[in-house]
Amino acid sequence: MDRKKFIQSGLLAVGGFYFLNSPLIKAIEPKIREKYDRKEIEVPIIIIGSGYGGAVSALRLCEAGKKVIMLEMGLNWGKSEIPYSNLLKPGKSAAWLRKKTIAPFMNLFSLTPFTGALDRMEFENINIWMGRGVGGGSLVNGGMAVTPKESYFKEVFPQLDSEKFYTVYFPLARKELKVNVINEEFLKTCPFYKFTRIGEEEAHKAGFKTMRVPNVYDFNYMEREYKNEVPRSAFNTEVIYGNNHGKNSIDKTYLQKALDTGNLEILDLHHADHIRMNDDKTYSLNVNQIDTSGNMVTGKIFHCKKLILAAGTMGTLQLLLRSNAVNNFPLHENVGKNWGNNGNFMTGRNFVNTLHGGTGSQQSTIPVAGVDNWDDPEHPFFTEIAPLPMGMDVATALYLQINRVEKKGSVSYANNKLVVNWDESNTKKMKENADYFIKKMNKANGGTRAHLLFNNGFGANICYHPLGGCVLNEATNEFGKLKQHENLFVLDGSLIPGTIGVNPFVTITAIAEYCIENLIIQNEFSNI
Ligand code: FAE
Repeated sequence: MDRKKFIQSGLLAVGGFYFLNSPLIKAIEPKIREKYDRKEIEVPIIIIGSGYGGAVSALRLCEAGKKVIMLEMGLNWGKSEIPYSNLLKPGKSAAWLRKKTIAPFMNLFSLTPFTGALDRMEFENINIWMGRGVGGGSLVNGGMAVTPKESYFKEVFPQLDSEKFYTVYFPLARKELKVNVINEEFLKTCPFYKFTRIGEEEAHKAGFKTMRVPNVYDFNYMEREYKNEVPRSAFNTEVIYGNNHGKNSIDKTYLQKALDTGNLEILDLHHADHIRMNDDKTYSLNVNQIDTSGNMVTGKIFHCKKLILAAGTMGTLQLLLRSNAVNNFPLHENVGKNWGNNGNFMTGRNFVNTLHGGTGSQQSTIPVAGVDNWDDPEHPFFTEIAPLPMGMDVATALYLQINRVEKKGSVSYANNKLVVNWDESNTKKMKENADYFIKKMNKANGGTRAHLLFNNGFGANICYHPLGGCVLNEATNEFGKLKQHENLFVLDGSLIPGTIGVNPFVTITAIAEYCIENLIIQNEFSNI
């Protein structure tokens, strides 16, 4: 289909089309001004999504002198100056356009719908949480910055040069993300980390190994917040609805550096609905600009020569599969395949340490420890010793277990919506591992399975780490260029085949660094 027809179909889809009125857009690209009164916007490079993959791509392209427009459906929280809310007093940032909170449990709070920072997609057998806003998942995540075990990385990505990853891309990712480690002396004495000390002691007593987990939360800041020298964030129950201080989310690292080049323009509250490939192999995007109540402000059509999809695993799959359904967008058969939950399996224990004052009434929101049982051939898993900051001592231990994904799922599109093909058979081994872990912990330490948190004690349907569906070298070429396309690149969690064995953002960042470096070397963005 040619551009004219696409614009007409776009008009029908959005029910109206208005002039683009961004002074910043006018400043960045003279061509946009020319097209202004033709109600279409022409830009050289568009990135959809401002999470890890998008931020890395933006920085490296901007450093190479390219002008980049980034479309983000969520709010630019920094610019808006609206504070994030904490777990005990959920407000504007707590949920994406909901009337009630959407935390994994204890959703007792009502909300006025607002374009909040945390979203949840609900499917038949799995609920998937994700971040919305400039910074993507980095706004709402726990900041755990874990590099995968090299042996598992090699197993997951046999075609990649793992030595180069462990000497170049992982160290680069950790440096740019500002990864640091908590001071052991502080950890030993700080009352906000009683849950971690108890968690480690109990794991050791049950015969498990533990490990210190690095994080992007600035631990120097944390020590100062403990002394009340600066405003509290980790110690003020801030995390999954955003952190007002302390956390080096990527709006403060990669994206800020990219903005500092003067070559990046971020348009927030811009939701890309679907994409069309034009006859000349460029792309036209149907985009809806919304306000903070979710109402459409205006519809826009963006034309670009090069398109990077970095909308996160579920966002990228939604865009690709929806575009295919709406206008026959060409897709390779591997799109949607090899998808997994990164082995996420939430579980917990009640009546923990009851004889010695429970797990602590005040808890830091930032996890710093894990149980490493990965090398056990029968029950391989990694488990985050997670906080449960509820403002009182609930003598409960929360664990986010990460397992291998022995049976992968897939994602498809039917009846105008995304479908995740995933059921109990996909999580069977994960449940066995969780059961083994909880039983061993309870036997050594006392406590019960966490019936107070989850139905039957297991949160099998809770997923924070959707991965895959657009897997590197399967749905894309070796550097993320989508098969059957010349000018479209996928650079986000969907490149990882459903599992990476640890919390994924360090790997997503490293893979995006590797892909964009090579795409630039291969002149994919020259003459733009
Ligand atoms: P992501 O960061 O999700 O960014 C995608 C962006 O695209 C988002 O800002 C979307 O709003 C935007 N977008 C989507 N669709 C559209 C559209 N159609 N138009 C415009 N914009 C769009 O992608 N990982 C760790 O490694 N450590 C942790 O401690 C950790 N904790 C987590 C805790 C929670 C509660 C959650 C939800 C996740 C956690 N994760 C953690 C996962 C991590 O945040 C996630 O893997 C990455 O954020 C994924 O990065 P991507 O670049 O793939």
